[in-house]
Amino acid sequence: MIALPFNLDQVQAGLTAKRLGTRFHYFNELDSTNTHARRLAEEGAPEGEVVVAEQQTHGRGRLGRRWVSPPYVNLYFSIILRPRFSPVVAPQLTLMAAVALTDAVAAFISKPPVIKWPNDILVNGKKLAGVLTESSCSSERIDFVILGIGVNVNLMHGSMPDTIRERATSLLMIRESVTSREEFLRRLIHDLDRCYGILEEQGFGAIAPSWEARFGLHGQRVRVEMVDGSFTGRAKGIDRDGALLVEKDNGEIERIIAGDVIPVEH
Ligand code: BT5
Repeated sequence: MIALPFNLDQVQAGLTAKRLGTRFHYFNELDSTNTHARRLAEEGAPEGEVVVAEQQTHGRGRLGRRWVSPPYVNLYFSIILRPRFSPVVAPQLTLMAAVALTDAVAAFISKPPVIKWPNDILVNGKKLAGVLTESSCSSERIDFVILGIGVNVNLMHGSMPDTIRERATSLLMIRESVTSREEFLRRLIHDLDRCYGILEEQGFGAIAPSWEARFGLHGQRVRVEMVDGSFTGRAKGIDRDGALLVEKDNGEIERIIAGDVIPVEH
């Protein structure tokens, strides 16, 4: 497969999104698109600007984890958001992005993508994409949010490092053919723009049913790992704020705001 650099004209041609994708900052290499987008936002860049890189030397996941970011085959980008709602709802942006991602992915493959709370998109039980949202807030308002997304588009199984090979997938592996990164990015920005608009105008209640419909762990036994410990229970879905509800073995319902959720055998 010949890996070609991004053709940004192709992304912008036909992009009908209203607020997102107003300007693209393109780089052959960055440490992390989230880090660069944060710098731009701190300098006053407006909502909707997008930072795209062909490769990342320090692609970031949550909690200091790494995002494997080889050149020319995948998508790594970050969008600057300046939402007008209160900081309490910032986590809902991650869930909104997961809904938009599953919509975009479903337009390219026949197998339904599923969401693993809060930020993983899985197909056939393997991770296709991840979302990393980072906010800058004062007590009453959000200054900005950086919405970072990584999608394995044309990454080959054999090119994956051992750390992810058994757990990751790509559109190439699922479709068995090459996907245009430009076409996929255009579609994804369109879906993000639409879902972001719904979230702002109608609130999370208008997004939650779509999220629930794609949540892959409904009713399943899961282990919840948080910074301060772990427990097992049954996943029950999300509440109105986007927190995960897990029923513990003693019947108590626990609200999880941050952590990892891993399915376990019965
Ligand atoms: C995430 O973290 O899933 C968020 C990933 C966000 C990446 C984007 S790329 C553009 C923007 N700029 C950045 O610097 N980051 C964002 P988390 O849930 O913590 O998952 C990280 C884990 O996923 C790792 O520990 C690996 O196990 C696995 N992983 C790493 N790279 C992967 C890849 N390319 N494909 C699938 N899984 C991967």
